[in-house]
Amino acid sequence: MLTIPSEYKEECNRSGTVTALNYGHKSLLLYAPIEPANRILYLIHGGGGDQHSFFRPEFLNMVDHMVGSGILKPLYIAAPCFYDPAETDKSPASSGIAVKGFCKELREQIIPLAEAHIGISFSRENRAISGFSMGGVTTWYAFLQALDLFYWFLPLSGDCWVCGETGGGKYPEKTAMELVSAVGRQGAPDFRIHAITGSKDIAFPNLDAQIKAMEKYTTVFGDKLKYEVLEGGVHDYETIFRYLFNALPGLFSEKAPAVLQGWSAMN
Ligand code: FER
Repeated sequence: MLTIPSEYKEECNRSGTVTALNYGHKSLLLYAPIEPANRILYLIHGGGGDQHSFFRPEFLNMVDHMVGSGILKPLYIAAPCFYDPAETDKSPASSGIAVKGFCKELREQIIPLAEAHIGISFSRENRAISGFSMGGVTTWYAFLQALDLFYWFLPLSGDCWVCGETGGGKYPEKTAMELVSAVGRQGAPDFRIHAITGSKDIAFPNLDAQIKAMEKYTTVFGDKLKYEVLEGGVHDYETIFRYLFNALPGLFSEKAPAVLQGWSAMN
């Protein structure tokens, strides 16, 4: 896995813009690239975080540089917050309840608001969802509840909690079966999952057990499921930015990783 070039952390001379969009008592952040784009990523924070968690300069500068150097085609990134504004309990148990119901808010409020602001209703092939930790748990809920909305799923260091807290680790076989059933229940549309974690990540045992159970269902998941483990990778945003540096070019196109491979051969 490539490391992020150090200059990508600095400000880029061609940068996108971030706008806050309000709905009810909540707010989401929308990154618009400097060039027109026809794809969008919904990016979900981890436990205790909010819409600002990913959108720190280090991350936004990286995206600007990736777009600027051509390794990433321009894309919109929407960063919502899964907590209710009145929620003070950010424990895994409370977060687990919030993210279970969050796809309804994504479907009914967040996606319509973001895409009306942009002026494009994106096709599911041009819509991706990703998240870190509890945001990864959210990504798995989107797979269970909203396969009609998303084609691309990029869960980062978070497992599926449909069978309970850290259920991917506690009940891997049952979790995999639930994910298989969800595909059938939603009309078996095509999709791609790219799960990434690190060997030293606290979520590693949970995601790893779940993915190994999923991999047994070759007819359902087969080539549609890609899984990477970074040796030594830990459970923090900095490490997650590195996963995104490597994985974003592969979203929205089966061929895109070659672009990054070409780039890595040059650098
Ligand atoms: C995991 C998924 C999410 C996990 C932890 C979390 C330990 C989140 C924890 C938190 O928000 O505090 O698999 O494993």
